[in-house]
Amino acid sequence: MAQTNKKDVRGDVFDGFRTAFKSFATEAIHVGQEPEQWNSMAVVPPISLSTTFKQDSPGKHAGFEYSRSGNPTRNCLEKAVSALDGAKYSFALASGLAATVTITHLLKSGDGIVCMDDVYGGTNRYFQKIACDFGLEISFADCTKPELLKAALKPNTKMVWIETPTNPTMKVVDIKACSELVHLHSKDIVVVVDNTFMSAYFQRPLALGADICMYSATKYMNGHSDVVMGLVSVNREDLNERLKFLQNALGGVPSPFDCYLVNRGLKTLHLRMERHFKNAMAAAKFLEADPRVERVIFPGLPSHPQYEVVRKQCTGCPGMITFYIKGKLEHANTFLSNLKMFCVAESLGGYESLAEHPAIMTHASVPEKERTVLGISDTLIRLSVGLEDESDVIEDLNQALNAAHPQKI
Ligand code: P1T
Repeated sequence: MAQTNKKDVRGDVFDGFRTAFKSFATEAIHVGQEPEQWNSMAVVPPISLSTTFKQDSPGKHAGFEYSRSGNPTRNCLEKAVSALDGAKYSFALASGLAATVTITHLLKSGDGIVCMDDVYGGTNRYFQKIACDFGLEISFADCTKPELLKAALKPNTKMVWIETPTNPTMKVVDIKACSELVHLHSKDIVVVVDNTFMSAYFQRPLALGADICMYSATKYMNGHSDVVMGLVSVNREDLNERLKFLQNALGGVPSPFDCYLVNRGLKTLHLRMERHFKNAMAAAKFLEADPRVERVIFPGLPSHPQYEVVRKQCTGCPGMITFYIKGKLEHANTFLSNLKMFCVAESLGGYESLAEHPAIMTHASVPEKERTVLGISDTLIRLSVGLEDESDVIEDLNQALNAAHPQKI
């Protein structure tokens, strides 16, 4: 529910954004973490490294058999994620792409996937260069325009893959409108939302009608740039059954140590996301006012093309900003090479500020023609604004812009 100028549970005034999800912080800290589940009564879930578990007699066990099919530390994480997604069931996988591959195995040869036109380069590469060879038919549509999504649905379409906001051009898809449209067309089509950019704190796709919510937990959900992991949440019993089977049968599971780290990361997700939002909003406003910048794309700015959708479906915005620097590739390069606090690196969503050049880095695997259509040009720069002091974020951007454009514009 969009609420204007109402105090939400964070005690802040969030002008027009949805109110924060009730008890989010409490659930992140307590759900699945009960000390009573351990004989030792450990308050922090232990890292359970055993690959196998003793059975009283064949087939009679305490809930765990073999660490691929289930692990106590992974269990704690999966329960916490379910609470944060408003889901019944969650699954941890070895990477975001392992989650994508596992979800795609819900389909069979001959089925069709309609994918949002702008998605993470690795998702695009998996669909176009691997899934296609296994008999899946992939097409792309700009789901920000429901009529284009509708036109893309074919009799064999069994999955719609939405990423919102998209990586890297930050297009925002109305999850509720698209889910309704797709399910009206056919109840058999599974709507998947890649919720990596917003995180569970700012957006709940399942509550908006999606069937599956997935993450590269490598990003905000973990938040410390020290784990590669994927997460998947569902409410439907049939999807739970099949995904549980696939998690074990395909085997792309994370290590208990990584589960421990992501479980820990979730405890501060609400605090981190608020600070990412505050810092990114300040940086986006600064960039938008700067004459050396052609255009800024940040979902929290009224200039964003789908700003009204953002306010309706999100409780805030993450630290992701995309902008076009004035000039050519050399200006983008000079800007990036001169950043001092921002680190030029792939990935996003950690506590540290990162910057990258999508056309050369994260989206190099997207065919050049498609990149041009999507606007992933030589002057496009992607920022992942971290948790540092706001003034240092702005100062670094300013001095790198000075280096790229020494003459006044
Ligand atoms: O890297 P991995 O955990 O496998 O997740 C893949 C993935 C899936 N979905 C989105 C929206 C993503 O951004 C990613 C990974 N993205 C980067 C590494 C990047 O720098 O954009």
